[in-house]
Amino acid sequence: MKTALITGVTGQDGSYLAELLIQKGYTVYGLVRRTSTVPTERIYHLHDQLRLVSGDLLDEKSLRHILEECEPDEVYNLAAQSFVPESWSQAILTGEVTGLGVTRLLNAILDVNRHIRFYQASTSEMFGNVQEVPQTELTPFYPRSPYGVAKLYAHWITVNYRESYGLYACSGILFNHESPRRGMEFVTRKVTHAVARIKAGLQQQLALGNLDAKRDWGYAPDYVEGMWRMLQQDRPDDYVLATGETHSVKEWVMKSFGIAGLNWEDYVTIDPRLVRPAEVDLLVGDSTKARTQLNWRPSTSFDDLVRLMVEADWALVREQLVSQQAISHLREQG
Ligand code: NDP
Ligand code: GDR
Repeated sequence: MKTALITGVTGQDGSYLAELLIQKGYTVYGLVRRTSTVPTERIYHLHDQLRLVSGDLLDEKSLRHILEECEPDEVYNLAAQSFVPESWSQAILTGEVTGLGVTRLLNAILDVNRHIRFYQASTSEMFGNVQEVPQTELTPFYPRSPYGVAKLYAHWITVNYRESYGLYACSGILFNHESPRRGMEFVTRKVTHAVARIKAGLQQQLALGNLDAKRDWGYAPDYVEGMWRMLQQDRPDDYVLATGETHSVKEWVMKSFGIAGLNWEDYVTIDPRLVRPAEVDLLVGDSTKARTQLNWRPSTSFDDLVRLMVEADWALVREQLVSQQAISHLREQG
């Protein structure tokens, strides 16, 4: 029976990966950082199967201690300051966590056990101002945000430690992947959640930035399966995971409102403050290598992804409304 450690376990991908590995019979540890509020909403349902350990990518000693305590066969590094706009206002923090944090974790692996298999959550944001369409593992990088720059450092340090020390270290270059567990600040979820609230009469408008950017959007559970497959090969390597289709933010908006029977133009406004200082205009990935070597493929179409997220947010908003009504009813009754 294998043991895995997941950093970023409280995030979207961490929660799906924890489910997958538990289902495969792994003993799963999740690294959580100390906070004054409880960030475990996405993993609450796993509370009796998942072991949480306290640490931080900013603190190398905590990482070494965790590796000694958990003795993992596999480490999945999903922790990051992952919100692109925030990386301009917190460029140093983003560099420390998203970039240097990976070196801290790799150093801890070198010190504790060099046989640990390591997965690094790299990103299509490293392609940035794209030099080639579609993008493959060989496409040159040109990041367009402090986040992209930090992730590029993390990617190359992973490759470098593999080549320097013979570590089994893989970098998964993943294109955008979404789900009902996506953070509310990312555009897909921001839109589907707003659609549900508008439909329920709780919100009148939705402010967005650049509607022309194009992304290759897949479904998160498919992508965590790809992460696991990367660590089960004979030799470590880097792989792109993507659907191979690209759609604009505007298409996402139109479809989401359309599913709810609403006309998006009646609700969406453009706020220039939400337009980024430097934008990534077009991303579309070629995942042929993962499809042939890992036998990986995405299962969910763009239309199905939009629909499942709109429906999940509609269910969530309805549930909140019902509980609010129940509370008011109880208050009225004194
Ligand atoms: P989320 O933003 O949902 O989750 C990020 C996780 O990192 C959270 O668990 C967060 O903890 C944790 N974290 C942040 N800072 C630290 C720190 N200093 N020490 C320890 N943990 C920390 O990201 P996703 O699940 O969407 O993405 C997972 C990874 O994949 C990220 O690295 C992201 O950059 C990368 N990625 C994501 C893609 C996507 O489309 N989703 C595509 C390509 C790459 P807390 O809950 O306490 O904030
Ligand atoms: P991205 O995702 O930057 O691709 O990074 P995000 O959903 O934030 O933006 C996608 C595109 O939508 C445009 N956009 C807006 N974005 C947000 N967040 N809010 C808005 O109001 C808005 N209006 C338009 C953006 O300009 C952009 O072009 C995500 C993260 O998960 C990263 O961590 C990950 O590495 C990449 O995906 C792959």
